[in-house]
Amino acid sequence: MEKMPCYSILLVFIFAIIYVKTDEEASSHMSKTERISLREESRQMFYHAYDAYMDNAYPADELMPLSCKGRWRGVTPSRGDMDDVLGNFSLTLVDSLDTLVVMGDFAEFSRAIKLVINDVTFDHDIVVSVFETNIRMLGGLLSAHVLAEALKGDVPVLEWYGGELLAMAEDLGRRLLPAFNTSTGIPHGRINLRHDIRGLSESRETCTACAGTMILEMAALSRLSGNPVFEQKAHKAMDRLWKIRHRTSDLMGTVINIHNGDWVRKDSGVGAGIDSYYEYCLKAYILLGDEKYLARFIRHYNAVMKYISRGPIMLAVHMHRPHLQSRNFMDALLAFWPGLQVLLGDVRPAVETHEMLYQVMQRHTFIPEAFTSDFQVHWGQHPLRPEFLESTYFLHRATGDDHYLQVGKTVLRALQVHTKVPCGYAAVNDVRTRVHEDRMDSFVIAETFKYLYMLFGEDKDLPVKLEDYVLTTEAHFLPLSLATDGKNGSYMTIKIDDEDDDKYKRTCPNTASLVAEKVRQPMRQMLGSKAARPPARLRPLNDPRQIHALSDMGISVLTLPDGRVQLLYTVNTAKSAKDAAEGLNFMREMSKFNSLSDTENGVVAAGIKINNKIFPAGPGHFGKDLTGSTMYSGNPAFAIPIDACTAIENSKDVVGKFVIATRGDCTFAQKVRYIQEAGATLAIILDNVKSSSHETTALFAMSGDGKDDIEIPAIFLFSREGLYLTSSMQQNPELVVTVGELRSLKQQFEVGCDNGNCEPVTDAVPSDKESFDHLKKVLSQIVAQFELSLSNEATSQKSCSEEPKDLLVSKDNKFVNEEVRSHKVCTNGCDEDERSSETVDVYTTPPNTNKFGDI
Ligand code: DMJ
Repeated sequence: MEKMPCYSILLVFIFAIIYVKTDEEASSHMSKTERISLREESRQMFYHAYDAYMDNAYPADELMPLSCKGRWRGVTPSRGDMDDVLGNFSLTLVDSLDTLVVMGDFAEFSRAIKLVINDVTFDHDIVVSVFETNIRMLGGLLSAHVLAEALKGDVPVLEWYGGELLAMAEDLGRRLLPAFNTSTGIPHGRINLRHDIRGLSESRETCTACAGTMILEMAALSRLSGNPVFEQKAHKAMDRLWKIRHRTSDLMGTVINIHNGDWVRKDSGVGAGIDSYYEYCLKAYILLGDEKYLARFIRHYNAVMKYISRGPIMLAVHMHRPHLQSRNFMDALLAFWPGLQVLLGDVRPAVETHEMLYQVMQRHTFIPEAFTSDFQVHWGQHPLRPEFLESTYFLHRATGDDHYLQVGKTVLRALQVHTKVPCGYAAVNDVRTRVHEDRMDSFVIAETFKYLYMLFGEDKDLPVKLEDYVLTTEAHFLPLSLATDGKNGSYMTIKIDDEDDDKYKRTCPNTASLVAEKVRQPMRQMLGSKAARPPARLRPLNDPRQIHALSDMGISVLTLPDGRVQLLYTVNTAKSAKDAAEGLNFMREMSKFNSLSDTENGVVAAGIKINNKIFPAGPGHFGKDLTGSTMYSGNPAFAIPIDACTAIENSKDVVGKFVIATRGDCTFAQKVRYIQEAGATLAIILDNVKSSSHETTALFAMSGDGKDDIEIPAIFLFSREGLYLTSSMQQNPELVVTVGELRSLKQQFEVGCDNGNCEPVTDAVPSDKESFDHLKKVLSQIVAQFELSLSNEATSQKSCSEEPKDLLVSKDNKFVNEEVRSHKVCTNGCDEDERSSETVDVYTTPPNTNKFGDI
């Protein structure tokens, strides 16, 4: 029979999921009672944090939730650049003012404004971040001013308010202004609140987001105060940023030299270092009505969607070579992007990226500061950031889908269980260990709890109409009326200031209504599937032409931190239906080849026989070896606690049993060690990623921790197989299961082998062989093409070049100087260990095949 073309198979698949109501859909409904109760719990969370700050830290800038005292600049031991957010100006209170309004607590809002007026001053000899001071302090003051003015007619407790916060905002704005005194108009990254830029002569660099996230607050200040200078300076900075974009790719880099406008770092993503520049291009248009910002945003947006977005995944590229990825990890800050897409009306990709982030969140309980495209932790910190909730909130508003309430509930529970401490909420130092940090950033109250509350609340719960405001990057409210009613309405610049601007092409974002679950479902399938794991042991494929060839087929080549290569196939990024079909074929071939290599790499699948079914299971890199013909039979029993991260409490029930625990919270080895101590004979770890199955996710071996004290065997089961096991236990409390090497189990028990006389399981050698040959052919063509291009280039290229250092940058300075790595790219004449993608030796053994198995 002739094979159906792959593309049709995919269409059938999509067609099918559109009409089948999924489990997820059916189960996501949230009752009104539950929603209200979660709203109230969010309110209590806000008060727990706010009261802890006010009672123990105010008038300090931040609460230190573990020491339960205030963090003061110049007094509390310095944390380096991170402290540039602190100006001894009661940051957390100012940042929190409008959250009090959102909660409807006008009495406390009024009291807090009075405190700010009486206690807060800016005349300090302290160097602060211009960006942070602008978004948190200036934004906080302006938002509180605007809301107090809007409400005072109806709210008696606010009647006394007479614009004092605006005067304070103007004072602060003036102190920031000297930062713009550069030849480029791009502001300095830091300023001394008392002595302007004096003493900061060495300040040369700033991040794109730092310079490009001024316009909303500065324009609001100008229009509210009548002094145009703030808005003019911020427009000038934005104009310069636009001019230095890469003219071909329309992408922005991450770090700029403020004196000459040169790019210092040319890596280009949507997260750390760039994020809110893009946000402010769109929101400047929304707030000010200035069309040039929309035109700019659309150009940037198209570039981001073309080069950085790979289906749901967003990976930074080089702005000048946009087909080359510059990092192999994503950062938590990019989680704001789906929310921005909703604002634009491009809901479908927003649903996809949000779903990707939710997978990361479910896997690690929180979104770590940085994570790889196969969702491993790259940097485990989590300072209770708001971005994921922000996007969740906007997606819920756009789709009305209760799924987003369920997502919010998961976040809320994680915050309550893992971050609530007696004195506020503490940041997580590492999502893998959940160890706390003595840190509660002001955005936790300004944004995280605000978005959480607004998600479970309804529009009518808000004392103002949300549609009359733009929310800044710090979730402060600025009124849309500023475009027309502001004292400087005439400053609205309709003038197109760039020689390219008349060439702007408007694009039509996809505003078609959609049922979000129809987009999420295939996403889940894909993210949990072989396409999202490193399927083939390839050397990095850095050549643009080679990447182009794959990219035309809808395949992105992502290099993981450990040097393995991941191929990600996204049908809608293929150049044509024909290319998409070829891409799918290619992925299938790679996938088959990969399963061959897994065995070659020594990961021998274990298996478990439950009733008459045999399921593949992941073995451990510790404990008794399961390879060979030895089998173990026993009764399964649950560990208490079920995560087995502390000593097993029900040891009398588990002695001699196969003990079941869930994945997460501590390492596999730790769990199995506790299970062994309790007297169990075998450990079964169940996945904590919902609906995972060996059918859609690659098997892996659980990693060990270097010690060799574990003697019992251990296996890992994906969720669906785990569910079958636990429901079988419910039906039959005496259930006996058998564990061993998968191949041996199949030989012994597979249907038709009852007499033990069956053929050995041979893993379909002929078809794999065929695939492998075909794959080799495809790859050799690519490699040949690549070699040709290399020989053409050989004369003109340097033999070795050092790429820019992989320096993480964040506008809140979190990333700066935290990690510096360099990566050699060699074209010829390099030492063996420096050679990279251009070798013909395509298949290599991965440095570490069990990267999946940390916890
Ligand atoms: C906030 O201060 C703002 O949302 C900013 O744009 C990014 N960083 C933090 C929260 O993560």
